[in-house]
Amino acid sequence: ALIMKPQVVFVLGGPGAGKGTQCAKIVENYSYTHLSAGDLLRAERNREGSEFGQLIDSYIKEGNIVPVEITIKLLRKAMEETMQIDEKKFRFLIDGFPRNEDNFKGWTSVMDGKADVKFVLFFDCSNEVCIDRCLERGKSSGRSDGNRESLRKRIQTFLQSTRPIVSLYEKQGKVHTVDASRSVDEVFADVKAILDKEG
Ligand code: UP5
Ligand code: MG
Repeated sequence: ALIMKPQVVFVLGGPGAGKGTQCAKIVENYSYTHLSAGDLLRAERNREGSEFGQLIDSYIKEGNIVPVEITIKLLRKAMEETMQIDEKKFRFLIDGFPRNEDNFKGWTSVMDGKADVKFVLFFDCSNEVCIDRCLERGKSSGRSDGNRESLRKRIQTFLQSTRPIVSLYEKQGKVHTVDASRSVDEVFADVKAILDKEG
């Protein structure tokens, strides 16, 4: 059978901007598979016998970005497994990646020609909104980076490292920006309009 080239939408935004929440809603309404880079890294950290467990753990706690080789390995494996089970599932939302220049260059060098990046969905909201949402969730999520100190570092990393990657894609005309400070449903209405137009 002809194996389709993966079609990728990168989903970016600050910590707590609502990337995971909106991706879950997209999956209910469109034929996309949601891959959260953060979720894949947390699962690898928790996997017994993982050679990267400790390294991932320390990067996440500090709000730093894990070396791209590890993240791409997990993303590729997840894409390949999905397409092996169902070859029609070749459309992916890659949530929380690429977050810095190392990620961007790593993706380009490894995946160029192997996957198409259709566009970037950027969930834009203030640092205050991001912090409030993360602290609120942190009460129950048990995430090791939900405390104020980790959160401060995550915001800093977002501004210093991830925001420039969004700008880089903006220069290529590939970014759809959504005001993520509104309610889940209001944000999703904008997301729908973008996906209906982009296909
Ligand atoms: N919520 C959501 N939308 C709302 C709305 N419109 N109104 C009100 N509340 C809303 O939402 C966060 C919280 O806000 C939830 O309680 C939700 O109900 C509420 P969520 O959808 O989870 O937001 P999301 O943007 O997904 O937030 P998340 O915390 O997952 O973002 P991060 O980008 O910080 O986390 P991620 O898991 O992507 O990465 C974690 C760490 O992993 C990074 O800091 C980094 O160390 C590492 N990482 C890498 O190194 N490389 C990668 O490629 C990816 C991650
Ligand atoms: Mg998330």
